[in-house]
Amino acid sequence: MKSGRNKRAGQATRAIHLGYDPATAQGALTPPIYLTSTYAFESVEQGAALFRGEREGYIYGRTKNPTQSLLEQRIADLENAEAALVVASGMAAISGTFWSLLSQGDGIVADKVVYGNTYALLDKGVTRFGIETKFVDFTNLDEVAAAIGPKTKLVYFETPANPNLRIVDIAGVVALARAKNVLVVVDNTFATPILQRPIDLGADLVIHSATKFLGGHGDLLAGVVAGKAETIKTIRMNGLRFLTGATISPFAAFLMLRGLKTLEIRVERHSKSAATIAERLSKHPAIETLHYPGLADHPRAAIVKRQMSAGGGLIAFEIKGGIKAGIAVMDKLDIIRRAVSLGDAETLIQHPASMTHAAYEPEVRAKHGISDGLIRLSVGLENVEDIWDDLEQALAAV
Ligand code: 7XF
Repeated sequence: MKSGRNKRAGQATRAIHLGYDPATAQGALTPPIYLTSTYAFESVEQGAALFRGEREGYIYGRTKNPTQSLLEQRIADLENAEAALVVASGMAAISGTFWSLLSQGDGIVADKVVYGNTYALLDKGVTRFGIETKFVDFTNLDEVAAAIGPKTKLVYFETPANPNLRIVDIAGVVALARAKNVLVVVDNTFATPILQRPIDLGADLVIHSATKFLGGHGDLLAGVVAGKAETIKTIRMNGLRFLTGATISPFAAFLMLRGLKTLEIRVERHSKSAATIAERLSKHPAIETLHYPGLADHPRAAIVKRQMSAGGGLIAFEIKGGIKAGIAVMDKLDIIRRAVSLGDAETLIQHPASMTHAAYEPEVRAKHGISDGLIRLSVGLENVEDIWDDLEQALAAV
């Protein structure tokens, strides 16, 4: 893309073109993969200058690679962030962020409903090193305000949250945290920057499991953290370089660049199909409870409208007859795959209590509002009538 154009190109255009000129790579339309672990220095002095940080460039593959750099540029742009870091998995992004920004004696205030291993990292991981975690209900801003104390360095939440899609008011949390000088970290995995951009709402850092919609094809693991250039540099040079070493492979970075080219069109389709399925489930006699942020009668519809441009690709529900009936329905499915993960072309269904949220102790899970009967559906890119037919036949059979 030529710089100097007055009008900023759209998200899809930027995700396809930004930061790459084929003339720099023998005309290759697709950016090449740099499969190299190390880089040759022109001289000893040039190498030393790179190590001293006096020159920009590549030294060794653990901290960056050109394929990864292009990917980071495109992701930062999609999130309207100054910079981004891409690492080996979502958990690597979260842990690298915590290890880089927190020290013994610091505190985190986190939402009660987060991905199971994020909960485990917060509850059983960082606490072993003298960091204190408090879990509160982020749908109640008074609870968040009361939990932030003098030790609190950051607040952490997902919205929509995994697995029950509850909605946290991003601008509301930002207003509270700003006043107390606390960093706001938002896991934007479920919404993607196509539907929601937390940094525009004042968040400091955005996290992704890029394994999901950003990759989009169920063929890679990756994680993202995006935010201020200075903070991202700290996370790269501490978190990635010597605390976790969890580097993304150049090949996975290449696959993700490929995934990003269709991000907007995929997310639009995931979201449109999920809205159709949710609408039909809302009228289905077998459904006991239904959670979909895009429904007009969602209890937090006003916040959804303010911060998301559509409801997204995930639906959660409970079936009459509880989890026994739910498992029977899941086992009757044909094209819908029983699998964890989400945001893939394939429609995926899973049981959070025994799968993605098994790391929660059962009593904590219940207290935090993640019910044993809950089922999570990631609506894929198949024709929506085929997805519905499969669900309908399974629901009818039980
Ligand atoms: O390390 P990963 O790339 O798997 O990402 C961890 C992660 C971080 N944040 C959110 C909101 C997530 O959902 C995840 C991973 N979740 C998958 C799931 O819920 O299906 C993991 C399968 S066990």
